[in-house]
Amino acid sequence: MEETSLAARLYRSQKLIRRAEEEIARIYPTDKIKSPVHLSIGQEAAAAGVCEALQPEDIVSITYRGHAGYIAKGAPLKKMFAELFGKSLGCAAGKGGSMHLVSMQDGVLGASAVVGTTIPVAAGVALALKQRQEKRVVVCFLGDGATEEGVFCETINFAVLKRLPILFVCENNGFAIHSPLSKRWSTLDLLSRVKTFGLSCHDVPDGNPFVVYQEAAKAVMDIRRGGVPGFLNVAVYRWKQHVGPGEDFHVGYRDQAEYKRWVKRDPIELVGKTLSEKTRNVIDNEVEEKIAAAIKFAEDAPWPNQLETFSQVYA
Ligand SMILES: Cc1ncc(C[n+]2csc(CCOP(=O)(O)OP(=O)(O)O)c2C)c(N)n1
Repeated sequence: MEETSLAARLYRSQKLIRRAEEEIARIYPTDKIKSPVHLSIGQEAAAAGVCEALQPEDIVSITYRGHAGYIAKGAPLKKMFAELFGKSLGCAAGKGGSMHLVSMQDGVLGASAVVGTTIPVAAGVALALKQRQEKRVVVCFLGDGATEEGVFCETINFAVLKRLPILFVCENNGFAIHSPLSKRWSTLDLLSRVKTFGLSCHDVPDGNPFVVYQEAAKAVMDIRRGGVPGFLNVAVYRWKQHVGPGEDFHVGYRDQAEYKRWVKRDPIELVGKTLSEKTRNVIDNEVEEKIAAAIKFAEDAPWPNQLETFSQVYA
């Protein structure tokens, strides 16, 4: 029974993300993965906690750091690995790679490598849902760096004006590549800035996955009942380099002590310690089986046919 509890679900979802990305990091140097990879190792609480508060018919918009949101929303792992391997059975037919995951049937909108560009698209989808009088909600994941794009302000203004069913979720890892917030923001008070647009704001300053879930659930319930759009800020920490599977302490923009502080409160361990060892083992085994099957699927999948180069393109 315990395996269906909230804690078990949050543990399973985060563990699947973590282990999938650890495998990506392991495979990456072999050159089997054909695109750059932006890993969310350490940041799993945001995607897992928020998606736990959604219904299957709800929609998420992910970024180029999107493995976590794709997995947490329940999109197929096999197709994600096949996409990373550039194979024809990938979720974007092997043409997009890690930064362009998509699974419309699971409510995962296509991602983009261009920072901020998915934000207005997510609002457009929310507008369509509103016009069709559907009760579905859109979650738009974005990084703290994306809030600096002009289109972010334009979109949150429009979303409140039109009362769109959308929750913006900032996966706030404190860095845009190597630049910390203190070198980019005149005030660190993001929520006050956002509040002036009229959004309903929620904050999870320690990134606790249980609290992420609670805050997201409250926000989504309000939005579904016709409330104003929401903004959820989740403090997280990226354990790996901005792009790629390695570490980057030598670059000098962050120190090991800060990293160690965050690792000490690993969001997966935080949830795992509330479960019995038996439950953790059952879930861990299930996760390993899923990942092994997904990697095998990607290895065995065919390469795209040469003619596919010219399909699904504008010119
Ligand atoms: C419009 C645009 N400007 C700059 C870049 C280069 N770039 C890629 S990722 C990134 C940092 C974005 O940081 P954030 O939104 O916080 O997301 P994170 O990578 O931390 O998840 C930048 C500046 C880009 N891809 N697109």
